[in-house]
Amino acid sequence: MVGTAGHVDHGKTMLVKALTGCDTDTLPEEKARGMSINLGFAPCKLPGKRVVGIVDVPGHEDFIKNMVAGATSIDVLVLVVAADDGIMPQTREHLKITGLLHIPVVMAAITKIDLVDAHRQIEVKNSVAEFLREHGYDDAPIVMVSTVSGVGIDEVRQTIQHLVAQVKSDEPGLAFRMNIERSFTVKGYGTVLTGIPMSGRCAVGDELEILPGRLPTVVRALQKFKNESPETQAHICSAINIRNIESNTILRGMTLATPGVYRETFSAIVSIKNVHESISIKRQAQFRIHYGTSAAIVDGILVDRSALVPGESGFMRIRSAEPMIIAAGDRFIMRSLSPISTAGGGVVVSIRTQTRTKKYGVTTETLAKARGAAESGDPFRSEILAGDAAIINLTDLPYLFRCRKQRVDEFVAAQERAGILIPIGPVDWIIQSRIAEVEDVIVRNLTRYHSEKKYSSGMPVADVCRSLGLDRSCGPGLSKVVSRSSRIAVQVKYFSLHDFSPALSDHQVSIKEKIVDKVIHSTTAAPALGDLQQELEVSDSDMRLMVRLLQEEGVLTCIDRHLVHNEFIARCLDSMVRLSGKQSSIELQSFREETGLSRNTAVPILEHFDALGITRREGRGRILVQKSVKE
Ligand SMILES: Nc1nc2c(ncn2[C@@H]2O[C@H](COP(=O)(O)OP(=O)(O)OP(=O)(O)O)[C@@H](O)[C@H]2O)c(=O)[nH]1
Ligand SMILES: [Mg+2]
Repeated sequence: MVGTAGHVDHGKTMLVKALTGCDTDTLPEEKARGMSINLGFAPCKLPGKRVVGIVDVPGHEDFIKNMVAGATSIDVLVLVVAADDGIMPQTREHLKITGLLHIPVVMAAITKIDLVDAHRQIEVKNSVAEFLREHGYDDAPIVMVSTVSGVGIDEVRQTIQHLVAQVKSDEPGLAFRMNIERSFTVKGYGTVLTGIPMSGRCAVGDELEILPGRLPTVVRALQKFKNESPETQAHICSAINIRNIESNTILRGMTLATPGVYRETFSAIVSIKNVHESISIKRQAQFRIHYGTSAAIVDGILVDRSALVPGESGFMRIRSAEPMIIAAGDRFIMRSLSPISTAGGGVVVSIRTQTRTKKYGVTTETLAKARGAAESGDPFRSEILAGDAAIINLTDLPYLFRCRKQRVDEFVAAQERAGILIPIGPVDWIIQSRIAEVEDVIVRNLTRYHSEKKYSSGMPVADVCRSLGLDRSCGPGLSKVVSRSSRIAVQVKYFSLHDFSPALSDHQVSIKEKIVDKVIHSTTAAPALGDLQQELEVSDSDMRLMVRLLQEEGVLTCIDRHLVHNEFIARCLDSMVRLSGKQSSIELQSFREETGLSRNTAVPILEHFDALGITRREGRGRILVQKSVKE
C-alpha cells in the first residue's frame, strides 16, 4: 500500500489522479469544498505491470483522524509538498505521524512546479531534503512534479516501483485481521466491509468474526483492487462481502478477523515517544489514541518516570472505558485533548494486563526489550516479557502466536523445545524467564499461610494451585518447576517455606516421632488412636494435632480411628490389584490372606477404598474400579 501525506491543497489528490486515473474525492462535500475529507483508494499500475494500492489522505488539520486511519496501513509514503508553499504545518505533523507509525519507506513529490521558477524549485527541493534528513530519511528520493503539465508523473511511478521492492513481505500463516474502513450494503449482495488487511489472508467461505462483540460471520464474496477475487491478503485494498450481519451494525474502527485470536481490551502497556516541540507529557493525563481505523479516549499513567519531555520515550499504562481491539506490536498515535495536537505515539507492548490496582512489577529494562521485540515484529516475545502474568493459559495462545486455534500446538511445541514455555498442566505454561515471579507469589501466600497456621506443616498443593488461578491438576507440574527454588520446600502434598517448621515443643516433636515409629512398625494391625494415646501418655489436644500434621504431611491416614501408614495403604492397594488379576470379585478372606492383616484392620481399609471409589462392594466381595489413589 502506497499512501500520500502532506499539507492541505498541496496536490495529493491530483497526483493520485495523475498516477491512477481515479478521482478519489468522491463525496459531494469534498467536491463543494475542493478538499479531501475522507480517505480515497485507487489501484495504481506500475511500469512492470504490478498493481499497488494508493490511499489518499486529507491534508486539512480537522481531518487528521482520517489521515491517521489511512496512514496505519501504508507501507510506502509519498510526502507531497507544493513548490509554491513549501513545508507547512501539516507537512510536519503528517511526517511526525508517519514516523511514529514506522512507515519504513519514504519518498517526496514536490508538486505545482509549473507555478514557480527554477530557483524556487531548487530552494524547495533542498529544504525538503533537509527536512527528510532531520526525520531519519537520508536517502529518500525527491521527484519534481506538475500535474498540469504531466512532468515527473512517470518518474513518480518508477520511483514507487523501485520502493515497493523494499517492502518486507509478511510472515506466512498469520491470522487474518482487517481494520474496517467502511461498511455498507450492496443490493443483491448484502453487507460489504472495506479496508486494508494488516495481516494474513482470507478466502471466500472462510469463517471470520467482527470485534468488538465477536460476531461470527462467513465470507460470501470479495474484491481486491475493485476486482472479484477468490481470496485477498494483507496490504491489499479489499472489499469483503459477509453473511448474516446488517451493515449498519458495523462501524469504522471495528475489526474483521480470524475467530478467537484478537480480543477486546480495556488496558495496555505501551511505549510512547513525545514528539511535541515544547509540551511535556505529564505522569497522568488523558489522550485520544488513534490506532488502525479506530480511536479511543484513554487515561494514561507513565510507569517509569514522572514526565516525558519533548523528544523523550517512556512506558505508559493506558486504560479506556470502551473496548479496544489492539495487540502487541500495533502502532498508534496519541493526541492531546486540549489543545488538540499530536503529542506522541508509539507501539503496544502488552495487552495482558490484569487488575487496575496491581503494582506493575516489570522493570524498565525488560520493558525496553519488549519494545524492541514489538517493534521488530515479534509480539509473542513482547507479550511474554511485558505482560502482567507469568503464567499462560491455552486460551491466550491464538492471540500470542497470532494464529488460528488449530495451529497453536505446533507453535507451542516450538516454544517448549526452546525452553521458553514450561508446561505445568494440560492447558497452562509458566514463562521460563519469569519463574521467580511465580515463586514470589507462592512465597507471599506461604508466609501468610504459615502465620495463620503455625502448627500446619504447609499449604496443600491444591490450594497453592488455586491461589495462582490454576487447576489442581497443575500440582505435579508446578511442584517440578518450583522444586529448584531455594525459598520453597516442595513435598508431595504440600509446599512450605524452606526455613519454616511447625511451632512444636521438643515434647511434641518427640510424640510425633513416636507415633510415626509405632505406625511404621505395625505391619498386621493398625494401632487404634485411643490405645496409642494411652500408651504414649499424650494429651487429647496434642494427639489431635500430631495426627492432623502427619496426615497433612502424607505420612499416615486415620481410618475408622485407626492410624495406618500411607505406604502400608499403598501396599494393600497393590495386593488388591494383584488379586483382581486372579479373581473378579475379591472377598475379605482372600484380601486378609494376601496381606496378613487382622480382621480389625482389613475391614476399615477396604471400606476406605470403597469410600475413595477405588473398590465397589458387590455381593460378598469387592470389585476393583481404579488402580491408584486419585488426588
Ligand atoms: N498548477 C498546479 N496546480 C495544481 C497541481 N497539483 C494540484 N493543483 C491544484 O491544487 C489544488 C489542490 O489540489 P488537490 O490535489 O485537491 O490537493 P490535496 O493535497 O489533495 O488537498 P487536500 O486533500 O484537501 O489536503 C487544486 O486546485 C489543484 O488543481 C499542479 O501540479 N500544478
Ligand atoms: Mg486531497
